[in-house]
Amino acid sequence: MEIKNIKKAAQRIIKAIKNKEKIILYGDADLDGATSVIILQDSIRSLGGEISAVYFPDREIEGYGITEKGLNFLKKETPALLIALDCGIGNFKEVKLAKSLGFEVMIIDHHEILDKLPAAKIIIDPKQKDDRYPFKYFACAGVVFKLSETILGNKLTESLRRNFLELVALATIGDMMPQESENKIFIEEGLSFLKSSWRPGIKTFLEIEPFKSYPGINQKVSKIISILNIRDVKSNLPASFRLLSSYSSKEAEGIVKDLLKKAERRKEKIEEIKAEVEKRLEVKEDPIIFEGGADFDLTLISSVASSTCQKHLKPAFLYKKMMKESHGTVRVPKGINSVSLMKKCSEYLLTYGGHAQASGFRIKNENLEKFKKCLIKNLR
Ligand SMILES: [Mn+2]
Repeated sequence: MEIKNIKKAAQRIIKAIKNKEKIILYGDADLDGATSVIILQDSIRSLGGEISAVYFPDREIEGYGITEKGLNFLKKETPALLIALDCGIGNFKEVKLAKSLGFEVMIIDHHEILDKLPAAKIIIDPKQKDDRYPFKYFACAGVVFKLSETILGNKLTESLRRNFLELVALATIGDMMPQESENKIFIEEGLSFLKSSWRPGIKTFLEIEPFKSYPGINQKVSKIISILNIRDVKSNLPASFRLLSSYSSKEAEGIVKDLLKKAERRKEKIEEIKAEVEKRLEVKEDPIIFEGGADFDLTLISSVASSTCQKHLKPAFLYKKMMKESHGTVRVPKGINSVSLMKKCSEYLLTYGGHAQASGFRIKNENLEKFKKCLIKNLR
């Protein structure tokens, strides 16, 4: 039993390597996306293939997933095989655009399927209706690891496998996937290898304070993940990607120190937004938390939404309000599926998607109130 289309995707990638076709890796900018790109990149390179371009959309500027801006930036590479990692499953319009620009699109994702599938040539997503693989809750990096096993076959060396599993463990924990079934094995194995990682990025963390003093690997890793989740995009590459794919300990040290400084500032800003949300909630009785603001930095509100949702046990919809549109993040208590809930109100949304417990949306500002009312109605 295999995840649907994994063999097909592996064969297509091998063919692209043989034919020296241009290959573009297009990842989500979070830790799962970054590690997915690294695993596939290293797999393709170990077969002598080359990556023509790596791209991560800057959520703050262009939004989430495959974006028009990203495609226009990459257009010069066409014709090319564009592989979307940890994103793409909700990008109906953008996949069409990509095809018209001359890309062949492959999607490797693990997010919830919306009403239909985008028009990509090959789609791997364990949540596809006709995917019979029994386990559904891999991080995208877990799916990419399985794909790499298929691509490499007996060329997957033990050291490469260890390397990959370190990253899969980080991504699975970072994406808060259930730690059961194959995920549990990935995490156990990955963390045991991580302690003696050769990756300068990981080594640096383990050698410096405060990580060094933490007693157990689990504590070290959860702190490392929170640092790796800090948004710090430079020339379209998130810090997590730059750090984990770096071969230089000097470069790695520089990035880690920079991130630690940013973490301090980030903590303060998160507390500010949290306090603001709590203040507004004092005078409200709604069954959902629905708050936004121009200063609700998109990279911070996910963390605020998580803690606010947990504290009040209500679905939390927080958004950054811009000139015409708002970009939001959603966290809901167990038992509610945020994507299904938004599906019922999708007429008010530009895009939406994600996981049952954690997701996101984009909306025109004029629809914010209608969307909120619709959510409340459908929640009841
Ligand atoms: Mn993910």
